[in-house]
Amino acid sequence: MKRRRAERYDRLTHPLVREDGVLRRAGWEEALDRAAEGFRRNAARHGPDAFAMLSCARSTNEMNYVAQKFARVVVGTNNVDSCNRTCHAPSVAGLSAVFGSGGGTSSYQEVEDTDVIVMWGSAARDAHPIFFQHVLKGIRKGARMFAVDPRRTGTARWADRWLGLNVGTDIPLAHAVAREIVHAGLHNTAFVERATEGFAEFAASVEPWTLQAAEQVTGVPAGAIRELAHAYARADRAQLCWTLGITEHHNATDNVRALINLALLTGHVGRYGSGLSPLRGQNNVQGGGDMGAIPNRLPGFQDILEPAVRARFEQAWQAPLQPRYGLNLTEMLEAMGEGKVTTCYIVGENPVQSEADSLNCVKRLGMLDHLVVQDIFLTKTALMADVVLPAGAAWCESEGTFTNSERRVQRVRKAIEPPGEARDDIVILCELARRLGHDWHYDGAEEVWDELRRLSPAHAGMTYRRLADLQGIQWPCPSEDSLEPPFLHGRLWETDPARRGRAAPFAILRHSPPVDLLDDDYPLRLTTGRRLDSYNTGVQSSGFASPLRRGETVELSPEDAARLGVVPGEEVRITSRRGSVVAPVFVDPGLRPGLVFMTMHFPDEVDTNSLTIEATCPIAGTAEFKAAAVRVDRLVPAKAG
Ligand SMILES: Nc1nc2c(c(=O)[nH]1)N[C@H]1C(S)=C(S)[C@@H](COP(=O)(O)OP(=O)(O)OC[C@H]3O[C@@H](n4cnc5c(=O)[nH]c(N)nc54)[C@H](O)[C@@H]3O)O[C@H]1N2
Ligand SMILES: Nc1nc2c(c(=O)[nH]1)N[C@H]1C(S)=C(S)[C@@H](COP(=O)(O)OP(=O)(O)OC[C@H]3O[C@@H](n4cnc5c(=O)[nH]c(N)nc54)[C@H](O)[C@@H]3O)O[C@H]1N2
Ligand SMILES: [Mo]
Repeated sequence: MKRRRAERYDRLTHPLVREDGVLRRAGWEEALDRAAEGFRRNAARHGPDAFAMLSCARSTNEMNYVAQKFARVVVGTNNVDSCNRTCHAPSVAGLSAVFGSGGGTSSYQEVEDTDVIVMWGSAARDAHPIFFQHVLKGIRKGARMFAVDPRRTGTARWADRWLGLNVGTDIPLAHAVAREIVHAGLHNTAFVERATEGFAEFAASVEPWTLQAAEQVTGVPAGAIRELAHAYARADRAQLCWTLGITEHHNATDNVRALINLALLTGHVGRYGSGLSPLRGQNNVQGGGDMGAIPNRLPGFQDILEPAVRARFEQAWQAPLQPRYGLNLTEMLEAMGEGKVTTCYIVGENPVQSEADSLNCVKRLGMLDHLVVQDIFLTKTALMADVVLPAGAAWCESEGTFTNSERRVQRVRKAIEPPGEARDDIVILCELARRLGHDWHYDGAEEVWDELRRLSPAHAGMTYRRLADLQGIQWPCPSEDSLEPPFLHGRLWETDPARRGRAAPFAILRHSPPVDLLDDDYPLRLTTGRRLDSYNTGVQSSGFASPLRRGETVELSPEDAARLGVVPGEEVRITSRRGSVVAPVFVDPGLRPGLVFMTMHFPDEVDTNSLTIEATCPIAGTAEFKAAAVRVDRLVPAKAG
């Protein structure tokens, strides 16, 4: 197979500013002045909401706290978001609609102590290897594992049963599981009555989804659906885990609600060993959202529409807050296209290569009057900027905390100095704030954290001291002597209705197939995702070669490869309704006919996201990265005979 040389990214070591169309080296003073001046100019001309900020899900909680405070206090807008929008915003929206809080309910240890593990739309063997170690321990102790994924992934290979469904048919599958549970009388009536609402309507709504009807739509044999339903419902303890196979769809929040319905039906939530786990993506994407780097929540996941919450922050920050939600990442890009957002501050994101329909994204970013990018590498997004600010890498060059998928806050420590003139993200943010009239003094990350603790009840009891002594603490942690149970929503099991608060509602949902329709011109379903050996847009994982690692390929089923007459390694053209790329063929027997797989890891060689569609979930704003319609063409005509 022809191996292309992956682009190697070097660390940014000094600021850059654009002059006569090109980026040139600059000193810190000049770069910071230029950055601040552009923000000031745009605010004066168009108001604070012409500003948008992307905060870094790889950076610390402390940095994310300061970043959202910069947007809200210094600029005066709630237009702040992060890559959570491209992955688990639907999980947060679905979980908070049902339970009032958007976090995963369980801790990692619990998958070791459970009877049934369902990995639904999750390639955890590749994408969450640490969590997957706990899954393997659970399996060793006797847990049964089910994998629900269109591809027979490395995760599915460990499963007792793989349910290979058609892309975008998770709601019919979940509905058929629910119907089977109800018809077999396996639902947990005591829990349903005590803790939920809307059961009768829900049961009626899934009635059309017989095992046979679901087999027709999902492609999963009726017997396998029945087996999953009975195993999940009969289990004493069961863990339902999901990731982007569920959330990167135009109806993603509905997908999430369909899975939550199953837990409500069986009572598999709110008890040790039973729960719902959306495994979060970037190392601190959970923390970024918890810190308020999202357009609708203040730090501590507190709703910005609540007057009492707002008043408390306004008092602490000595600044008025806008009583409305800001734009999310998807809406920011739309607003750039409409000329409503004219300036953007991107800290540690690479949207040029990570957004669906990337050609359109580049066009919109190109319309900005002023773009500032703060990163550790000179990314393709940074190359579009007016000012580039070099940051330290949070995971080894800064002090602070990260929050993982089980809501555990852990300390990270500075081990080495940032290269060259690069500076800590928080220091850069404070320098810009000062230039815009806000003299913030933080004597290190701990001071930021203590400010957050005073404002977020969920974090109040987590001093740096305790975090170090206890090797991390899960939220909620309201006081310095509290250690909450490792799982959430135990209240659902309490018998005294007065103490329970609100019941958890079932959702009535309908099946909505992928937006990008298959037809004669685009007959194949492209889904995109990850491999163990590479990371997201490749910026942080480029520049090393390994015999275990191949560059971008287009993965085809053996049947499709034979039908197209292509051989492994042969370059082919992949075309969608938005773009066209060339990549070598890789034949994967784990793919069913009609399904094509590509990664997002090598966009400098093959820009996969020029193919994907920006059809977004109206509730969460997440794009349908997991379902594009494509055609695969040979570059050389087939030999005659
Ligand atoms: N090695 C590595 N690890 C990573 C990352 C990385 O780039 N590399 N990135 C991190 C990030 S940011 C994230 S968000 C996570 C993502 O972690 P995952 O979500 O596990 O990763 P993906 O490969 O994007 O997608 C998961 C699976 O969804 C399946 N899928 C596609 N369409 C459907 C569908 O319609 N229904 C169902 N049920 N499944 C479907 C795909 O076949 C794929 O196996 O990984 C994190 N960890
Ligand atoms: N086709 C397709 N596209 C996808 C997806 C998919 O499954 N398929 N998944 C989506 C998902 S889940 C995600 S999360 C996005 C990821 O999209 P992005 O977040 O845009 O991509 P990354 O490559 O993770 O970029 C992270 C950037 O942060 C910088 N960085 C790292 N550490 C620090 C730090 O400490 N400080 C600063 N300032 N910068 C830092 C890195 O250098 C890098 O440029 O991609 C989305 N795009
Ligand atoms: Mo992600």
